This record gives sequence, structure tokens and C-alpha cells, in this order.
Amino acid sequence: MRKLIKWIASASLLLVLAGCSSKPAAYDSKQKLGPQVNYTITGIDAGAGIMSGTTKALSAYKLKAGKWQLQTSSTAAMTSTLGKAVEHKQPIVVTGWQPHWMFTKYNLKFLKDPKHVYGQTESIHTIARKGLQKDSPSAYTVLDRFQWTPADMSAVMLKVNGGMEPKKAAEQWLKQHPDKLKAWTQGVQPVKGKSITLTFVAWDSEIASTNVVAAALRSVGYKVTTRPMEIQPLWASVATGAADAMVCAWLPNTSGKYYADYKGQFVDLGANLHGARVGLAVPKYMTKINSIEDLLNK
Ligand code: PBE
Repeated sequence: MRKLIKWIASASLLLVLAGCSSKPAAYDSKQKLGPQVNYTITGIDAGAGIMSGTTKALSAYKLKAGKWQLQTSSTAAMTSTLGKAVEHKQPIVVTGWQPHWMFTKYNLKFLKDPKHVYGQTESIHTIARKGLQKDSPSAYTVLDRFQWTPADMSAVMLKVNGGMEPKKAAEQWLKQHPDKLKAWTQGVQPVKGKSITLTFVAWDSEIASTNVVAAALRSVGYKVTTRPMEIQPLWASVATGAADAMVCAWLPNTSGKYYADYKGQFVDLGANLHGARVGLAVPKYMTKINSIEDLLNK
């Protein structure tokens, strides 16, 4: 009898353990995708332009009628879910953007967007408050000159993703690229501890750019404060003059709504980066899925 009880106890323990470790199946190209991912696109924070873009895509591609939904989370939660899926070759559809280390670290592909819901490539603009040129001409000049490439931005993002503090990653990157720092700061009149406030949304790409431009401003003598916030307050902060500038405007599409809402209340210093992109992305092992249309049909 004792033996039997023991046997039952260990057998049920095994069952429990098996239940805990049961993980979703790997991607199966012979089955339709929808049921494999519970008809879910894994998204980020609600305010992001890529989220409203994806809501439009759900309608434009009739995905909504086909039971598909967009799950709101955060960049950190999305990339962690993505990382786990890739590890086990499981199916997943995410809101993706470039530059971002997710494309460097995982083997991802953008889904084709034949209806151009997400637009083509984008530029990231620097937006300053009105009056900054007059009040802080040196800062204005550095901000106006600040320009880099997707590869530059990815390099800083990878350092941060590897665990380096963003401020340190930015300083280290600038040390490795003295030509860039020189191009932005050469001949600029130094200042002595004048305050500058930069606001940003804590997306990985914007953490990188904001910290780099802050380090460049510090190098000419500014005392720089960087303040993370949601996207709506971000635009309001520059429009009202509560902040001096931000480098996070993805245009024409992703931040387009805010650009239009606050038009006339800020100064657009033009692009600091060309060749950015947003859309839906999947791991390359999802061989059958190459277009947003495939989500419904394949
Ligand atoms: N992003 C990163 C932002 C802009 C920068 C693509 C997540 C968005 O508004 O969607």
C-alpha cells in the first residue's frame, strides 16, 4: 500500500512538471498561421505610432474580420516574448522597426505591405521649441547639425542591449566616432553650464539618439537633462517650451498625427536619420509568411 501511494505521488508530480514545461509548438508551415499564434500580433506601448499603424492594417487587410487582434504591451515585453519564440522556433508576429537591435539579434523579416499602410521608409526629425535659436544658439546649432545613420544608431542600441548604461554607451560611441562629434560641434561657441532639457520616449532607438545628442551638447559645456515621457506629453513639452528639443519624430507616418496636431508650435530642424522603417515582422523561419496578406491566407 505504502508503495502504491508513493508511486501515485511521484506519477502526479511528473504530470505537474510536464504540464509546467509544456511550451507552444514550433512553427508549422503546413498549417494556417492564425490558430498557431492565437490570431495575435504582439505589439508595444499603446501611444506608439506603430500601434495606430497596425490598427489601420488590421482593417485595411481585413485581419480584424478574420479574428486577428493587436496585443498592447511594451517594447521590453515584446522583445522578450520574441526572444523566447525565436529560441524555440515558434511562430510569432510582432510590430517591428528599424533601426533596432531586434533585427540584428534575431533573424527577422518585414512583411510586405502592398497597401502601404505603414508608408515607405521614414526619416527621424529633430524638433526644437520656438525661441531656442535665440536663447541657446550653440545648442540649436549642435541639434541642427546632429545627423547619423541607421548603422550608427544600431551600434549604440546594441551596446545598451548588451547591458551598458545608455549614457556610457553614447559617450563611448562618440569617442569611437570623433569625426561625427566634430561635424556637429566644430566652431560652436562653448557655454558654461547652461541648462538644456531634452525629452524622449523610452524606445530603444530614442534612448540611443537622445543620449548621443546629450553627450554632444555636454561636450560644448551644456548641463543636459534628459526626461523620458509618453509620446503625447513629449510633443506637448516642446510645443509649450517646457522642454528645449527632442530627436524622436518619425516622419512622415509614424509620428505624423502629433506633427499635425502641434504644427506651428515647434521648429522642425529636419532629419537626423534617413532610412528608418516600421511594419510587421516575423522570424525568417516562418517561410510561408512574407506579406501582411499571408496572415489571413497562409
Ligand atoms: N517606434 C520607435 C515609435 C517611433 C520610434 C517605431 C516604436 C513609434 O511611434 O511607433
